[in-house]
Amino acid sequence: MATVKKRAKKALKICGMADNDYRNKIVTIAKALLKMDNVVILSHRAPDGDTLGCAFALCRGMRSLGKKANVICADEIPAKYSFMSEGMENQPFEAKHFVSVDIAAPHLLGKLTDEYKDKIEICVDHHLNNSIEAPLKLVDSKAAATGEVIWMLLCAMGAAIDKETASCLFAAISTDTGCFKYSNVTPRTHLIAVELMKYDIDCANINFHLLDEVSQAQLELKKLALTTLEYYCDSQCAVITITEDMIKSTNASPEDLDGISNIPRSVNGVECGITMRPIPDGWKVSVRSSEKVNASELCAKFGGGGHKAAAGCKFSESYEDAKKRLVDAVSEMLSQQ
Ligand SMILES: [Mn+2]
Repeated sequence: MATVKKRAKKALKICGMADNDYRNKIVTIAKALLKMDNVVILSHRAPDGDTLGCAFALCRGMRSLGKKANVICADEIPAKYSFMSEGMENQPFEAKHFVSVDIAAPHLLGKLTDEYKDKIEICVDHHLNNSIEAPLKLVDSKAAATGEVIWMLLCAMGAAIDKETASCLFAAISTDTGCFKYSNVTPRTHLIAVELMKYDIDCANINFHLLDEVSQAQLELKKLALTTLEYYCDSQCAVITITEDMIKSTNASPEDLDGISNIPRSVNGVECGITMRPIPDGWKVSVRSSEKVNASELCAKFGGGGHKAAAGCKFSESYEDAKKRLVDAVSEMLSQQ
C-alpha cells in the first residue's frame, strides 16, 4: 500500500526536492486532511486565481476521497474564475473543520473574519509573514503560488487529480507568477506545471482569460490612469494615481483596477512602481519592485506587507502626504544600495 510518506516523497522528487523536513511537513498536513470530513475551505477576500485555484483544487481532491467539502469566500467570485467552481455546488453538511489557503492574515478573510479566524485548523500559504493562528501551518515562502503546495498535498493524500483540478492549480500558479515570468518562479514551479499539463488542460485559454484579457472599462481606466504617471528619485520610482472620478467615469469595478499596478514598474530604469487608488478612508497603495527595493519591507514601514517584489499598504492621510512618505521611503532604500 502506498503510504502518505511514499507519495509525498514521490511528489517532492518530481519537484527536484529531497528535503526531509519539508516532506515531513507535507506528510503531517496530508494526514490531518485525510482524517477530516465536512471541511470548509477558506479563501481570501477580493479573491485571486491562487486562493480560488487552491480552494477548488483542494475541495475537488477532498471530494474525490469521498469527503464532504465546500469552498467559501467573503466576496463574489469574479467571472473569469467561474470555470473553477463549475460542478462544485455547495454540499449540505454541518461544518466540522476549517482550512485556509493563500490567506496571509486573519483580516484577509474579509467580512468572514470574526466568524472563522479562530476556527482555522490548517493554514496552507506562501506569504512570508503569515499571521494566521492555527494548530497546523504550512507556510512555504519559496513557493511561487500556494498552488504548488496544494499540488504536493493532493499527491501525498492520494487524491484524484483530474483535468478540472489540474486547471485550477495551473491557474493558481499562472496567476501568481504573471504567467511564469516573475522572480518567484523556480524550477519547482515549472516541474509542477509540467505535471499539470499532462491532464490536457487548456493552458493558452486559462492564461488569456486570467492574464491578458481586459474589459473595456479596464482599458478606459488604464488610459486615464496613464496620464497621471510621475517619476521620482531620478526616475527610479514611478507613481500612477487612480482617482475616484476615473473610477466613476469609466464605471470600473474593483477587478478592473487589477493589472494597472504592474505598469509603473515596467518602465525602463524604474526600480519601484507605485500605484495609488482611493479607498473610503484614504489610499490603497500597490508596490511592484526590482532587486534594489524590497516591496515587502517598504510596505511594512506603513503597516502593510506582501512579497519581495509585490506588496501593498494603506494610508489614511491626504494624497500628497501619503505619496511624500512613500517616495521618501523609496528614496532612502535606493540610497542604501
Ligand atoms: Mn498566492
